[in-house]
Amino acid sequence: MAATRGLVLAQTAHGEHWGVPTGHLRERLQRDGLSLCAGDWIVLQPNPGPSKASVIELLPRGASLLRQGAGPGGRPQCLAANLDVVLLVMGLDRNFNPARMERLLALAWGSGAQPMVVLTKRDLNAQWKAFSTRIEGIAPGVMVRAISAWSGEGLEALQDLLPVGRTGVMVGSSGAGKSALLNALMGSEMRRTQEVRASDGRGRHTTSLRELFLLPGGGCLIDTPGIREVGLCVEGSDLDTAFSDIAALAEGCRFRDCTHGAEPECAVQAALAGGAIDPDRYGHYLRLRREAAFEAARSDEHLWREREEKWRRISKLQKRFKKGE
Ligand SMILES: Nc1nc2c(ncn2[C@@H]2O[C@H](COP(=O)(O)OP(=O)(O)OP(=O)(O)O)[C@@H](O)[C@H]2O)c(=O)[nH]1
Ligand SMILES: [Mg+2]
Ligand SMILES: [Zn+2]
Repeated sequence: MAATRGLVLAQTAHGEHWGVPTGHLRERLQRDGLSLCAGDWIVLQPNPGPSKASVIELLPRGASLLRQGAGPGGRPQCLAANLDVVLLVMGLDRNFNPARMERLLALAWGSGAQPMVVLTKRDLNAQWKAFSTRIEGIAPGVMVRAISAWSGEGLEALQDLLPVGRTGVMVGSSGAGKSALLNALMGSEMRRTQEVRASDGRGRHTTSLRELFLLPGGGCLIDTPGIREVGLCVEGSDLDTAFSDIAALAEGCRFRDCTHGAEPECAVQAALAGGAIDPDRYGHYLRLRREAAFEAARSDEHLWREREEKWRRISKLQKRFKKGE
């Protein structure tokens, strides 16, 4: 359900239990650059008396949401595991930002789970339909729904999304309305929501822990603190899924490795000139591509440094061996 450094809260067939990872498991996780997170399946061993159970094993993960380089040893950190759906939550108020949504979509595709966009606070925006259509335009192949956690409008679209055995995670910036949505789906106040300062419409982070909740319909939903989209893992292939309209056009370019810059017979440039692609959207695509390339180079460097470290250790051992220690 939730995990901090040395303690987990787990749901079992016999109710909730606190667990502490054994030293052995902790060592293994550290070595593999893993840490436990909401959505994980673990093996718990009960201990006698009132003491906490021992966490003795972490089961292999399915689709997961990763953050770049924040885990042990600078490796990607898992924010939520074993996901079926990633709910990209954004408010139809001042929180609305299509460029941010493009980025979130790329991240969601990267998780391997199905992305879905939930636009919240529809009661605050008379033009919510037009705003929705705008997001549909940048989210090919993704379901987009506008809801109000307050009035309950549109919520029925989410009711069947997470039946027994399915897990979703909500991501989106602080103030997007994630916890309010959770409360609405739970039918009770599980999480405190933000009090937005009236002066500038800004709030502070309200949710601080990533935690999984069991919905009345039997599915699981993980609430997260507003995350900054920057620094999450994006790969080139995820971008091609998020920007499938541009990727499809690129099939028509003369060169397979076309960068859609100054190459001759570039189908993307032709579409831009013809007005078939929005120049803003194309600009965001290029910017995210550059970022993905940068991240790829960075993780290569990380691997390289690890290898170097290993050889340093080996040569040290060899020297000691020669000295006859
Ligand atoms: N009018 C209206 N206000 C909403 C709705 N949903 C959320 N809000 C308000 O928006 C603010 C932010 O909502 P939260 O649910 O706390 O946002 P959050 O995404 O959980 O924020 P963090 O926990 O900081 O990441 C709160 O003041 C909510 O009352 C809605 O459907 N309608
Ligand atoms: Mg919250
Ligand atoms: Zn091209």
